[in-house]
Amino acid sequence: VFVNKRIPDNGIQILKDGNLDIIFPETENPTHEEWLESCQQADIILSVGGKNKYDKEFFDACPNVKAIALFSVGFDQVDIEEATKRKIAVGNTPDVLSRATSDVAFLLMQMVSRKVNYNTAKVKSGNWKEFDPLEELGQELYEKTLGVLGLGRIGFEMAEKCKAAFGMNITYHNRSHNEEAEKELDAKYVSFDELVENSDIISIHANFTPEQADLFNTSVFEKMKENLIFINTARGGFHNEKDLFEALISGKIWGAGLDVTNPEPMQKDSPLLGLPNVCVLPHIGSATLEARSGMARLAAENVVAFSKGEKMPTCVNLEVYED
Ligand code: 8YV
Repeated sequence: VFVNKRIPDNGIQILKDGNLDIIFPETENPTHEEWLESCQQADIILSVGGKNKYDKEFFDACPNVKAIALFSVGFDQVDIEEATKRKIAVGNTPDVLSRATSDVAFLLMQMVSRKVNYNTAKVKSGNWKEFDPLEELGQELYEKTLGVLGLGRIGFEMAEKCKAAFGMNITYHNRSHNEEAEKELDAKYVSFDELVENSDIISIHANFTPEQADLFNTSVFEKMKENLIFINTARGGFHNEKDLFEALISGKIWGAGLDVTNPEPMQKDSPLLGLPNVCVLPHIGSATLEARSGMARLAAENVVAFSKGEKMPTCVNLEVYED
């Protein structure tokens, strides 16, 4: 098994207990070619990070690879159709990071609503002068309408927090109805247009597919409420950064909290970073000790199960096990 980056020790221990030979990268920052060479030596890849793409070209170049255990819940870096066609099993790490990631969405929403980023910078730079009753007014979140795009496990936890803390109305748009959320959170299923037009906060928690690239663009931002807080902790590809910048600078929307950008890492001269109503984090949704050790465990368990000829416990393309 090729483990392309350091992961928590509990994951490595599971691989060792499963009697697997582990290959690590030979250098700290391998080139694309070096990474490919390591993949070519492996039967299974435990893949950390979104940089490496597993597509037709990759599978052609690495015919020995029979399984990919992702160290993430998102599986957008894998061409699942192509993998399934070749009977390559793909595993991910659901559930264990839902709390941590929804915490970051919740945190960003509050940071943007009270311009925390801008206000801390003001203190640090010595620009905190006199008290002004009309300066730096935020907006309260009580009883606002949250629009969740993609109400799965992470979206549910975000909605649950927003309801409990701020008594928000929960609306969502999804591929299918989430009956649990409708029952427990009184969540209302709406069309994408309704979500865009009626939400005070939009938070994205969907799995990213290429068809959704730049889903949030100027024509969508234009339909939003002026007090809209846009939160993206899913994938940077969902929003067009230039269009988001225009919407923010022209006051079409209130602010944005991003844990994901396009590209990643975000360029340090990105115009978004100069705006007072924006908060950007470096993709830390799942960056807690608890979530990361849960991810290491699930990814390693997927590898071990596959190596024993068993079904991966958290497999994205179960079809590979059908005859
Ligand atoms: C991962 C993530 O840390 O799970 C996901 O989909 O985006 C993050 O939790 C990241 O993808 C590194 O593998």
